[in-house]
Amino acid sequence: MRTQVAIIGAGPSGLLLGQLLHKAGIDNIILERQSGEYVLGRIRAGVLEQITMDLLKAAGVDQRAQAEGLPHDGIELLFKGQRHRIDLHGLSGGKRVTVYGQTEVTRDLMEARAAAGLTTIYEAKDVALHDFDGTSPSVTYTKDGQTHTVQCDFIAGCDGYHGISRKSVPEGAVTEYEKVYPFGWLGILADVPPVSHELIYANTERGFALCSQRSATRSRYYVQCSLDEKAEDWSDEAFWNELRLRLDPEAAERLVTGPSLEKSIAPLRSFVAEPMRFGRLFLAGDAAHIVPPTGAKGLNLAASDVGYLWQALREYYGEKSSAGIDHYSTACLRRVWKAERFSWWFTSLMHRFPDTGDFGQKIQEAELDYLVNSRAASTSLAENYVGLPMELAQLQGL
Ligand code: RFL
Ligand code: PHB
Repeated sequence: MRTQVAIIGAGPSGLLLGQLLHKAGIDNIILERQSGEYVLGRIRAGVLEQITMDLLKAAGVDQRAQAEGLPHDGIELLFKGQRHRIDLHGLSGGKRVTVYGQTEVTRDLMEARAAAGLTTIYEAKDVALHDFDGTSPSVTYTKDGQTHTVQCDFIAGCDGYHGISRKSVPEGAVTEYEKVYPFGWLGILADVPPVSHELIYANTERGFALCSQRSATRSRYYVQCSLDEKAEDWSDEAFWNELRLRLDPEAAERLVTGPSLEKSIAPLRSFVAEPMRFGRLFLAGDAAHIVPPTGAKGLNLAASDVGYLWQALREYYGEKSSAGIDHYSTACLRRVWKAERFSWWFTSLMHRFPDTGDFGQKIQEAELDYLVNSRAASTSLAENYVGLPMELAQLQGL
């Protein structure tokens, strides 16, 4: 088999890249280790920046996100038992975020890919990357006991944190920066109406909590938990009781509970691999960086990497220019590190840390008090939350 771009991974990064390249007339094949159903079964992100919506539009897959996504103009911060609204829209010069699940983004992209007749090989095992430091890279994989080879011009490593792409780079060519947090998030998805029409981020002495949503009838809630806990040890009732204890009295009263559709624990990590390009291999999304979910940046960063890669490959094939390819890693990493900083800061502000005790709690409450009462501090939160600007010629005039 031969293609222009071999994409490893059919998560949001790989699928979005595939669709954007297809629209630009650039041929691509996706190799995915899991089945399509498995990929769709993962419950993850819920908040999309405007830039992510613009990229979905450029890919021709924004119709359902526009129609069913919930525009949010603010978030609420809960501390010392009281909620305070941050006016994202007013403080960011008119921007907002859209609440629309990653599962739905993935489904829309998969359907568009199937409708366009593009090749995705699910359950591709033993994927291996070859010769990306030369001019003729290739990828091999096994399927149904047979080994196959895909010859290509470029490889896009969109295979997430545990993928093979980053691991294929020779040791010494990549520098990794990492911070692991001493807690996780226990998340629950349930068909109950959200407790509030906006997201609530709660700092409490019992730990962090987040009230999010997928629709007017489906809620997504999280509570900070310790890393040695197991999701199956938490009954639904225990989860709802713990969440209620972390809410203000009015929200606790309004909380509607019900059976969980999904329950899982996610560890929290900050991670960046530099650079993001190695010859003809590009890393994009979680393959190159991880943020703790507190700022809702992971999927959005994946989308902006893909935006830069789309631009670079269009320039390469259309204008015969390597400038975008040469600039890819620098352009992505500038944006990545700002989102890393924001996610680390928001995580540090909102969670209970085992080693800082009551002093740490008091300092957080003082910072939160400052944050909600200072226009300068609230503006900084708002402009980071809605997404920092991204210069991308292709998005002009959409
Ligand atoms: P993915 O989604 O991990 O997809 C990678 C794909 O590659 C496949 N793969 C392989 N394929 C072939 N060969 C191999 N050797 C392979 N190894 C792996 C995998 O099966 C998979 O299908 O990475 P991608 O596409 O870069 O997307 C990144 C996002 O999924 C991630 O950043 C977000 O989910 C993070 N995130 C959030 N991001 C936001 O922007 N807003 C949010 O509100 C938000 N909330 C969250 C989140 C992540 C969470 N968890 C569980 C980590 C909430 C949570 C709880
Ligand atoms: C979610 O809805 O899953 C979600 C929302 C906001 C976050 C993280 C996760 O910061």
